[in-house]
Amino acid sequence: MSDVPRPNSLDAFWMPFTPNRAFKADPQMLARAEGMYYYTPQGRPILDGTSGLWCVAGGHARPRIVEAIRHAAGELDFAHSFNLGHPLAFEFAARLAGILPQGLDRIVFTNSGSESCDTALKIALAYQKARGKPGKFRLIGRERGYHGVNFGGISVGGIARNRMTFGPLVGGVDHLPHTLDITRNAFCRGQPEHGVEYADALERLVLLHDASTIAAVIVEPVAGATGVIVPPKGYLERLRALCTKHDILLIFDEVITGFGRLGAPFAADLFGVKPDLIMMAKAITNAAVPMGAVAASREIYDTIVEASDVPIELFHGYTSSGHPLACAAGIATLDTFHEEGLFDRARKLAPYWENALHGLKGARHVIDIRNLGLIGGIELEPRAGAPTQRALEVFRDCFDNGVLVRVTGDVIALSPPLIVDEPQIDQIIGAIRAALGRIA
Ligand code: PXG
Repeated sequence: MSDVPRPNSLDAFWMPFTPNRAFKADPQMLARAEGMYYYTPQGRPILDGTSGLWCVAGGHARPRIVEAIRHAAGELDFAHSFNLGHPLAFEFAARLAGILPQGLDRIVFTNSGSESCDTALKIALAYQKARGKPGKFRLIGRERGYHGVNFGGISVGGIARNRMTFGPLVGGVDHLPHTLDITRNAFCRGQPEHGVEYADALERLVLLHDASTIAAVIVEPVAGATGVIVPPKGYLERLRALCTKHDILLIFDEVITGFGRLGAPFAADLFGVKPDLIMMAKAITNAAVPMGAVAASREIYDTIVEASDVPIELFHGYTSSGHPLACAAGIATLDTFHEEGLFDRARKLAPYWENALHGLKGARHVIDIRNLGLIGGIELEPRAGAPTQRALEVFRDCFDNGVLVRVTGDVIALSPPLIVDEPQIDQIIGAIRAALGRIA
Protein backbone atom coordinates (compact mmCIF):
# COMPACT_ATOMS: atom_id res chain seq x y z
CA MET A 1 0.00 0.00 0.00
CA SER A 2 1.10 3.50 -0.68
CA ASP A 3 1.97 5.80 2.19
CA VAL A 4 1.01 8.89 0.20
CA PRO A 5 -1.02 11.13 2.53
CA ARG A 6 -4.67 11.46 1.67
CA PRO A 7 -5.81 15.04 1.44
CA ASN A 8 -8.81 15.81 3.55
CA SER A 9 -10.19 18.26 1.08
CA LEU A 10 -9.93 18.73 -2.66
CA ASP A 11 -11.18 22.31 -2.53
CA ALA A 12 -7.99 24.39 -2.62
CA PHE A 13 -6.38 23.07 -5.79
CA TRP A 14 -7.95 24.83 -8.79
CA MET A 15 -7.13 22.17 -11.35
CA PRO A 16 -5.91 22.97 -14.88
CA PHE A 17 -8.13 22.30 -17.91
CA THR A 18 -10.41 20.19 -15.70
CA PRO A 19 -14.11 20.31 -14.93
CA ASN A 20 -13.32 21.02 -11.27
CA ARG A 21 -16.83 20.43 -9.97
CA ALA A 22 -17.24 17.09 -11.72
CA PHE A 23 -13.75 15.89 -10.81
CA LYS A 24 -14.08 16.73 -7.14
CA ALA A 25 -17.43 14.95 -7.00
CA ASP A 26 -15.84 11.77 -8.39
CA PRO A 27 -12.02 12.00 -8.30
CA GLN A 28 -9.62 9.63 -10.02
CA MET A 29 -6.31 9.79 -8.21
CA LEU A 30 -2.80 8.53 -8.91
CA ALA A 31 -0.32 7.91 -6.14
CA ARG A 32 2.78 6.32 -7.60
CA ALA A 33 4.38 5.43 -10.93
CA GLU A 34 7.04 3.08 -12.22
CA GLY A 35 7.98 2.04 -15.74
CA MET A 36 4.84 1.68 -17.86
CA TYR A 37 2.45 1.94 -14.92
CA TYR A 38 0.71 4.38 -12.67
CA TYR A 39 -0.74 3.08 -9.40
CA THR A 40 -3.86 4.37 -7.69
CA PRO A 41 -3.80 5.10 -3.93
CA GLN A 42 -5.34 1.63 -3.50
CA GLY A 43 -2.40 0.12 -5.42
CA ARG A 44 -4.30 -0.69 -8.62
CA PRO A 45 -1.97 -0.56 -11.67
CA ILE A 46 -2.94 1.64 -14.62
CA LEU A 47 -1.04 1.04 -17.86
CA ASP A 48 0.06 4.44 -19.16
CA GLY A 49 -0.97 4.89 -22.79
CA THR A 50 -0.21 8.62 -22.71
CA SER A 51 3.29 9.04 -21.22
CA GLY A 52 1.66 11.10 -18.51
CA LEU A 53 0.68 13.94 -20.81
CA TRP A 54 2.88 13.25 -23.87
CA CYS A 55 5.94 13.72 -21.69
CA VAL A 56 7.26 10.70 -19.79
CA ALA A 57 8.87 9.27 -22.93
CA GLY A 58 11.34 7.05 -21.08
CA GLY A 59 8.78 5.53 -18.72
CA HIS A 60 8.19 6.46 -15.10
CA ALA A 61 10.65 6.86 -12.23
CA ARG A 62 13.68 5.69 -14.18
CA PRO A 63 16.45 5.05 -11.64
CA ARG A 64 19.18 7.04 -13.36
CA ILE A 65 16.97 10.12 -13.58
CA VAL A 66 15.68 9.77 -10.01
CA GLU A 67 19.24 9.46 -8.72
CA ALA A 68 20.48 12.44 -10.74
CA ILE A 69 17.74 14.65 -9.30
CA ARG A 70 18.44 13.46 -5.75
CA HIS A 71 22.12 14.14 -6.18
CA ALA A 72 21.64 17.57 -7.74
CA ALA A 73 19.24 18.63 -4.99
CA GLY A 74 21.88 17.95 -2.36
CA GLU A 75 24.75 19.44 -4.34
CA LEU A 76 23.45 22.75 -5.70
CA ASP A 77 19.77 23.27 -5.01
CA PHE A 78 19.52 26.51 -6.98
CA ALA A 79 21.68 28.86 -8.92
CA HIS A 80 20.45 31.42 -11.40
CA SER A 81 22.08 32.15 -14.71
CA PHE A 82 21.92 35.94 -14.68
CA ASN A 83 25.58 36.91 -14.89
CA LEU A 84 26.45 33.71 -13.03
CA GLY A 85 26.84 30.16 -14.22
CA HIS A 86 26.81 26.59 -13.03
CA PRO A 87 28.25 23.64 -14.94
CA LEU A 88 25.09 21.55 -15.39
CA ALA A 89 23.37 24.20 -17.50
CA PHE A 90 26.31 24.47 -19.90
CA GLU A 91 26.68 20.70 -20.03
CA PHE A 92 23.01 20.10 -20.74
CA ALA A 93 22.87 22.81 -23.41
CA ALA A 94 25.87 21.23 -25.15
CA ARG A 95 24.29 17.78 -24.92
CA LEU A 96 21.05 19.08 -26.44
CA ALA A 97 22.97 20.83 -29.20
CA GLY A 98 24.57 17.46 -29.92
CA ILE A 99 21.26 15.74 -30.71
CA LEU A 100 19.43 18.68 -32.33
CA PRO A 101 19.53 19.13 -36.12
CA GLN A 102 22.88 20.53 -37.13
CA GLY A 103 23.20 24.28 -36.75
CA LEU A 104 20.37 24.59 -34.21
CA ASP A 105 22.81 24.76 -31.38
CA ARG A 106 22.12 27.83 -29.28
CA ILE A 107 19.84 26.87 -26.41
CA VAL A 108 17.64 29.10 -24.25
CA PHE A 109 16.16 27.37 -21.19
CA THR A 110 12.58 27.87 -20.02
CA ASN A 111 10.33 26.03 -17.56
CA SER A 112 7.48 24.85 -19.78
CA GLY A 113 6.24 24.57 -23.33
CA SER A 114 4.17 27.72 -22.91
CA GLU A 115 7.28 29.67 -21.96
CA SER A 116 9.15 28.09 -24.86
CA CYS A 117 6.50 29.51 -27.19
CA ASP A 118 6.70 33.05 -25.91
CA THR A 119 10.49 32.77 -25.90
CA ALA A 120 10.63 31.57 -29.51
CA LEU A 121 8.25 34.30 -30.70
CA LYS A 122 10.28 36.98 -28.91
CA ILE A 123 13.54 35.67 -30.37
CA ALA A 124 11.97 35.77 -33.84
CA LEU A 125 11.03 39.43 -33.36
CA ALA A 126 14.41 40.29 -31.84
CA TYR A 127 16.13 38.67 -34.82
CA GLN A 128 14.16 40.67 -37.38
CA LYS A 129 14.88 43.87 -35.49
CA ALA A 130 18.58 43.02 -35.10
CA ARG A 131 18.96 42.55 -38.85
CA GLY A 132 17.39 45.88 -39.54
CA LYS A 133 13.88 44.65 -40.41
CA PRO A 134 11.75 45.78 -37.46
CA GLY A 135 8.78 46.03 -39.84
CA LYS A 136 8.69 42.22 -39.94
CA PHE A 137 6.55 41.82 -36.83
CA ARG A 138 3.66 39.59 -37.84
CA LEU A 139 3.40 36.07 -36.43
CA ILE A 140 1.58 33.36 -38.34
CA GLY A 141 0.12 30.40 -36.46
CA ARG A 142 -2.32 27.77 -37.62
CA GLU A 143 -5.94 26.89 -36.90
CA ARG A 144 -6.20 24.22 -34.20
CA GLY A 145 -2.59 24.84 -33.17
CA TYR A 146 -1.69 24.42 -29.49
CA HIS A 147 1.35 26.25 -28.19
CA GLY A 148 0.50 26.46 -24.51
CA VAL A 149 -1.51 28.95 -22.57
CA ASN A 150 0.53 32.14 -22.25
CA PHE A 151 -0.51 35.17 -24.26
CA GLY A 152 1.89 34.52 -27.13
CA GLY A 153 0.90 30.87 -27.31
CA ILE A 154 -2.85 31.44 -27.34
CA SER A 155 -2.46 34.25 -29.87
CA VAL A 156 -0.69 32.10 -32.47
CA GLY A 157 -2.64 29.08 -31.27
CA GLY A 158 -5.84 28.14 -33.03
CA ILE A 159 -8.20 26.65 -30.46
CA ALA A 160 -11.15 28.98 -29.92
CA ARG A 161 -11.91 27.96 -26.35
CA ASN A 162 -8.37 28.76 -25.29
CA ARG A 163 -8.55 32.23 -26.87
CA MET A 164 -12.08 33.59 -26.68
CA THR A 165 -12.11 34.55 -23.00
CA PHE A 166 -8.90 36.53 -22.96
CA GLY A 167 -9.40 39.76 -24.82
CA PRO A 168 -7.64 41.05 -27.91
CA LEU A 169 -4.50 38.91 -27.45
CA VAL A 170 -1.18 39.72 -29.13
CA GLY A 171 -1.61 41.94 -32.20
CA GLY A 172 -0.36 41.28 -35.70
CA VAL A 173 -1.20 37.58 -35.74
CA ASP A 174 -2.79 35.58 -38.55
CA HIS A 175 -3.40 31.89 -39.11
CA LEU A 176 -2.91 29.21 -41.74
CA PRO A 177 -5.70 26.66 -42.19
CA HIS A 178 -5.36 23.37 -40.31
CA THR A 179 -4.69 20.29 -42.40
CA LEU A 180 -7.22 17.80 -41.07
CA ASP A 181 -9.21 16.53 -44.05
CA ILE A 182 -11.16 13.46 -43.02
CA THR A 183 -13.21 13.49 -46.21
CA ARG A 184 -10.16 12.77 -48.32
CA ASN A 185 -7.79 11.13 -45.85
CA ALA A 186 -9.83 9.06 -43.38
CA PHE A 187 -8.04 6.00 -41.97
CA CYS A 188 -4.83 6.70 -43.87
CA ARG A 189 -1.74 5.19 -42.32
CA GLY A 190 0.98 7.64 -41.44
CA GLN A 191 1.13 10.83 -43.49
CA PRO A 192 -2.01 11.64 -45.52
CA GLU A 193 -1.77 11.66 -49.32
CA HIS A 194 -3.91 14.77 -49.75
CA GLY A 195 -3.40 18.30 -48.50
CA VAL A 196 0.05 19.56 -49.44
CA GLU A 197 -1.75 22.60 -50.89
CA TYR A 198 -2.79 23.73 -47.40
CA ALA A 199 0.75 25.13 -47.17
CA ASP A 200 0.02 27.45 -50.09
CA ALA A 201 -2.25 29.46 -47.82
CA LEU A 202 0.98 31.15 -46.73
CA GLU A 203 1.22 32.68 -50.21
CA ARG A 204 -2.22 34.22 -49.68
CA LEU A 205 -1.19 35.65 -46.31
CA VAL A 206 1.88 37.10 -48.02
CA LEU A 207 -0.39 38.68 -50.63
CA LEU A 208 -2.58 40.09 -47.87
CA HIS A 209 0.09 41.36 -45.47
CA ASP A 210 3.24 41.45 -47.61
CA ALA A 211 6.28 39.42 -46.62
CA SER A 212 8.01 42.58 -45.42
CA THR A 213 5.66 42.53 -42.39
CA ILE A 214 5.92 38.84 -41.49
CA ALA A 215 8.47 37.66 -38.93
CA ALA A 216 7.73 33.99 -38.45
CA VAL A 217 5.46 31.02 -39.00
CA ILE A 218 4.93 28.65 -36.07
CA VAL A 219 3.50 25.13 -36.37
CA GLU A 220 3.50 21.81 -34.56
CA PRO A 221 4.98 19.32 -37.06
CA VAL A 222 2.31 16.88 -35.85
CA ALA A 223 -0.48 18.65 -33.98
CA GLY A 224 -1.12 16.86 -30.68
CA ALA A 225 -3.40 18.50 -28.18
CA THR A 226 -6.06 19.37 -30.76
CA GLY A 227 -6.52 15.69 -31.51
CA VAL A 228 -3.57 14.38 -33.53
CA ILE A 229 -3.23 15.90 -37.00
CA VAL A 230 -0.46 14.39 -39.11
CA PRO A 231 0.97 16.67 -41.82
CA PRO A 232 0.10 15.68 -45.40
CA LYS A 233 2.95 14.40 -47.52
CA GLY A 234 5.08 17.29 -48.73
CA TYR A 235 3.33 19.88 -46.55
CA LEU A 236 6.16 20.74 -44.15
CA GLU A 237 8.65 20.73 -47.02
CA ARG A 238 6.50 23.24 -48.91
CA LEU A 239 6.00 25.40 -45.85
CA ARG A 240 9.78 25.50 -45.40
CA ALA A 241 10.31 26.42 -49.05
CA LEU A 242 7.74 29.22 -48.86
CA CYS A 243 9.24 30.60 -45.65
CA THR A 244 12.67 30.62 -47.25
CA LYS A 245 11.32 32.22 -50.42
CA HIS A 246 9.69 35.04 -48.47
CA ASP A 247 12.43 35.47 -45.85
CA ILE A 248 10.18 34.33 -43.00
CA LEU A 249 11.45 32.33 -40.02
CA LEU A 250 9.97 28.86 -39.46
CA ILE A 251 9.42 27.74 -35.86
CA PHE A 252 8.71 24.08 -35.10
CA ASP A 253 6.92 23.49 -31.83
CA GLU A 254 8.41 20.11 -30.95
CA VAL A 255 7.09 20.06 -27.39
CA ILE A 256 5.33 16.79 -28.25
CA THR A 257 7.26 15.56 -31.30
CA GLY A 258 10.74 16.04 -29.83
CA PHE A 259 12.80 13.35 -28.11
CA GLY A 260 11.95 10.28 -30.12
CA ARG A 261 8.17 10.39 -30.16
CA LEU A 262 8.18 9.93 -33.96
CA GLY A 263 11.07 7.45 -34.02
CA ALA A 264 13.69 10.12 -34.75
CA PRO A 265 15.26 12.60 -32.32
CA PHE A 266 13.07 15.42 -33.64
CA ALA A 267 10.32 15.77 -36.23
CA ALA A 268 12.77 17.97 -38.14
CA ASP A 269 14.95 14.88 -38.59
CA LEU A 270 12.10 12.60 -39.56
CA PHE A 271 10.76 14.96 -42.21
CA GLY A 272 14.15 16.26 -43.29
CA VAL A 273 12.90 19.82 -42.82
CA LYS A 274 15.06 22.22 -40.84
CA PRO A 275 13.28 25.06 -39.07
CA ASP A 276 15.04 28.15 -37.72
CA LEU A 277 13.87 27.63 -34.14
CA ILE A 278 12.79 24.48 -32.30
CA MET A 279 10.69 24.58 -29.14
CA MET A 280 11.02 21.80 -26.59
CA ALA A 281 9.59 20.85 -23.18
CA LYS A 282 7.90 17.75 -21.70
CA ALA A 283 10.24 14.81 -22.46
CA ILE A 284 13.32 17.05 -22.25
CA THR A 285 13.62 15.89 -18.60
CA ASN A 286 11.30 12.90 -19.00
CA ALA A 287 8.94 15.36 -17.25
CA ALA A 288 10.57 14.57 -13.92
CA VAL A 289 11.38 18.26 -13.38
CA PRO A 290 9.48 20.93 -15.31
CA MET A 291 11.63 22.40 -18.07
CA GLY A 292 11.48 23.74 -21.60
CA ALA A 293 13.97 25.04 -24.10
CA VAL A 294 14.28 26.83 -27.42
CA ALA A 295 17.03 25.97 -29.88
CA ALA A 296 17.99 28.81 -32.20
CA SER A 297 20.04 28.61 -35.34
CA ARG A 298 23.58 29.94 -35.19
CA GLU A 299 22.50 32.61 -37.67
CA ILE A 300 19.80 33.88 -35.32
CA TYR A 301 22.07 33.86 -32.28
CA ASP A 302 24.97 35.53 -34.06
CA THR A 303 22.73 38.19 -35.58
CA ILE A 304 21.12 39.16 -32.29
CA VAL A 305 24.34 39.02 -30.30
CA GLU A 306 26.48 40.87 -32.82
CA ALA A 307 23.93 43.59 -33.52
CA SER A 308 23.55 44.45 -29.88
CA ASP A 309 24.84 47.86 -28.93
CA VAL A 310 24.22 47.19 -25.23
CA PRO A 311 25.97 44.53 -23.13
CA ILE A 312 22.89 42.32 -22.61
CA GLU A 313 21.91 41.10 -26.06
CA LEU A 314 18.47 39.67 -25.29
CA PHE A 315 16.28 41.07 -22.53
CA HIS A 316 14.60 37.80 -21.69
CA GLY A 317 14.97 34.93 -19.20
CA TYR A 318 13.42 33.29 -16.17
CA THR A 319 14.56 32.94 -12.54
CA SER A 320 14.80 29.20 -13.09
CA SER A 321 16.23 29.18 -16.65
CA GLY A 322 18.67 26.26 -16.54
CA HIS A 323 17.66 25.16 -13.05
CA PRO A 324 20.23 22.67 -11.70
CA LEU A 325 17.67 19.96 -10.89
CA ALA A 326 16.10 20.23 -14.33
CA CYS A 327 19.49 20.12 -16.06
CA ALA A 328 20.52 17.08 -14.01
CA ALA A 329 17.26 15.36 -14.90
CA GLY A 330 17.73 16.33 -18.56
CA ILE A 331 21.25 14.95 -18.78
CA ALA A 332 20.16 11.69 -17.13
CA THR A 333 17.19 11.56 -19.49
CA LEU A 334 19.41 11.85 -22.56
CA ASP A 335 21.66 9.15 -21.08
CA THR A 336 18.65 6.89 -20.57
CA PHE A 337 17.33 7.50 -24.10
CA HIS A 338 20.79 6.82 -25.49
CA GLU A 339 21.68 3.74 -23.44
CA GLU A 340 18.38 2.07 -24.17
CA GLY A 341 18.24 3.18 -27.81
CA LEU A 342 14.72 4.46 -27.22
CA PHE A 343 14.41 6.61 -30.37
CA ASP A 344 15.27 3.53 -32.44
CA ARG A 345 12.92 1.44 -30.39
CA ALA A 346 10.09 3.87 -31.19
CA ARG A 347 10.94 3.67 -34.89
CA LYS A 348 10.95 -0.13 -34.87
CA LEU A 349 7.72 -0.38 -32.88
CA ALA A 350 5.87 2.13 -35.07
CA PRO A 351 4.63 -0.42 -37.66
CA TYR A 352 3.26 -2.69 -34.90
CA TRP A 353 1.64 0.34 -33.28
CA GLU A 354 0.11 1.39 -36.59
CA ASN A 355 -1.34 -2.07 -37.24
CA ALA A 356 -2.75 -2.39 -33.74
CA LEU A 357 -4.31 1.06 -33.90
CA HIS A 358 -5.84 0.54 -37.34
CA GLY A 359 -7.26 -2.74 -36.08
CA LEU A 360 -9.92 -0.48 -34.52
CA LYS A 361 -11.21 0.49 -37.96
CA GLY A 362 -14.80 -0.67 -38.09
CA ALA A 363 -15.22 -0.54 -34.30
CA ARG A 364 -18.37 1.26 -33.14
CA HIS A 365 -18.29 5.07 -33.28
CA VAL A 366 -14.84 5.28 -34.92
CA ILE A 367 -14.78 7.71 -37.88
CA ASP A 368 -11.03 8.15 -38.36
CA ILE A 369 -7.71 6.79 -37.13
CA ARG A 370 -4.46 8.74 -37.44
CA ASN A 371 -0.92 7.76 -36.53
CA LEU A 372 2.76 8.58 -36.86
CA GLY A 373 5.67 7.21 -34.85
CA LEU A 374 4.27 6.29 -31.44
CA ILE A 375 1.38 8.73 -31.67
CA GLY A 376 -2.18 7.64 -32.29
CA GLY A 377 -5.47 9.45 -32.66
CA ILE A 378 -8.87 7.76 -32.80
CA GLU A 379 -11.67 10.11 -33.75
CA LEU A 380 -15.18 9.22 -32.62
CA GLU A 381 -18.48 10.31 -34.04
CA PRO A 382 -19.72 12.91 -31.54
CA ARG A 383 -22.84 11.87 -29.68
CA ALA A 384 -25.80 13.88 -30.95
CA GLY A 385 -26.36 16.86 -28.68
CA ALA A 386 -23.47 15.92 -26.38
CA PRO A 387 -20.12 16.37 -28.12
CA THR A 388 -17.03 15.06 -26.25
CA GLN A 389 -19.21 12.90 -23.94
CA ARG A 390 -18.51 9.69 -25.78
CA ALA A 391 -14.75 10.13 -25.60
CA LEU A 392 -14.95 10.99 -21.89
CA GLU A 393 -16.82 7.76 -21.29
CA VAL A 394 -14.09 5.85 -23.12
CA PHE A 395 -11.51 7.52 -20.88
CA ARG A 396 -13.41 6.52 -17.76
CA ASP A 397 -14.08 2.99 -18.92
CA CYS A 398 -10.41 2.46 -19.80
CA PHE A 399 -9.28 3.91 -16.47
CA ASP A 400 -11.61 1.61 -14.57
CA ASN A 401 -10.15 -1.26 -16.56
CA GLY A 402 -6.52 -0.39 -15.94
CA VAL A 403 -5.48 1.67 -18.98
CA LEU A 404 -4.81 5.41 -19.14
CA VAL A 405 -5.78 7.17 -22.38
CA ARG A 406 -6.13 10.89 -23.07
CA VAL A 407 -9.17 12.39 -24.70
CA THR A 408 -9.46 15.76 -26.34
CA GLY A 409 -12.78 16.69 -27.88
CA ASP A 410 -14.01 13.47 -29.48
CA VAL A 411 -10.52 12.17 -30.16
CA ILE A 412 -8.72 9.53 -28.10
CA ALA A 413 -5.06 10.60 -28.21
CA LEU A 414 -2.38 8.02 -27.47
CA SER A 415 1.35 8.41 -26.89
CA PRO A 416 2.75 5.55 -24.81
CA PRO A 417 6.23 5.72 -23.30
CA LEU A 418 8.84 4.58 -25.80
CA ILE A 419 9.58 1.57 -23.55
CA VAL A 420 6.13 0.11 -24.32
CA ASP A 421 6.16 -3.50 -25.58
CA GLU A 422 3.86 -5.32 -28.00
CA PRO A 423 1.62 -7.02 -25.40
CA GLN A 424 1.14 -3.64 -23.71
CA ILE A 425 0.19 -2.09 -27.04
CA ASP A 426 -2.37 -4.87 -27.43
CA GLN A 427 -3.67 -4.17 -23.93
CA ILE A 428 -4.13 -0.45 -24.66
CA ILE A 429 -5.95 -1.10 -27.91
CA GLY A 430 -7.96 -3.95 -26.36
CA ALA A 431 -9.17 -1.70 -23.54
CA ILE A 432 -10.33 0.91 -26.05
CA ARG A 433 -12.08 -1.72 -28.17
CA ALA A 434 -13.89 -3.07 -25.12
CA ALA A 435 -14.87 0.43 -23.99
CA LEU A 436 -16.24 1.28 -27.44
CA GLY A 437 -18.30 -1.88 -27.29
CA ARG A 438 -19.79 -0.94 -23.93
CA ILE A 439 -20.64 2.73 -24.32
CA ALA A 440 -23.62 4.11 -26.17
N1 PXG B 1 3.31 23.24 -27.34
C1 PXG B 1 2.76 22.04 -27.58
C2 PXG B 1 2.84 21.45 -28.95
C3 PXG B 1 2.12 21.34 -26.55
O1 PXG B 1 1.57 20.16 -26.80
C4 PXG B 1 2.66 23.17 -25.08
C5 PXG B 1 3.27 23.81 -26.13
C6 PXG B 1 2.64 23.85 -23.75
O2 PXG B 1 3.43 23.20 -22.84
P1 PXG B 1 3.21 23.43 -21.26
O3 PXG B 1 4.41 22.75 -20.66
O4 PXG B 1 3.21 24.89 -21.03
O5 PXG B 1 1.89 22.80 -20.91
C7 PXG B 1 2.07 21.92 -25.26
C8 PXG B 1 1.38 21.25 -24.12
C9 PXG B 1 -3.42 17.40 -24.23
C10 PXG B 1 -2.52 18.42 -23.62
O6 PXG B 1 -4.48 17.13 -23.69
C11 PXG B 1 -1.37 18.80 -24.27
C12 PXG B 1 -0.53 19.76 -23.72
C13 PXG B 1 -0.84 20.33 -22.49
C14 PXG B 1 -1.99 19.95 -21.84
C15 PXG B 1 -2.85 19.00 -22.39
O7 PXG B 1 -3.10 16.84 -25.27
N2 PXG B 1 0.57 20.14 -24.45
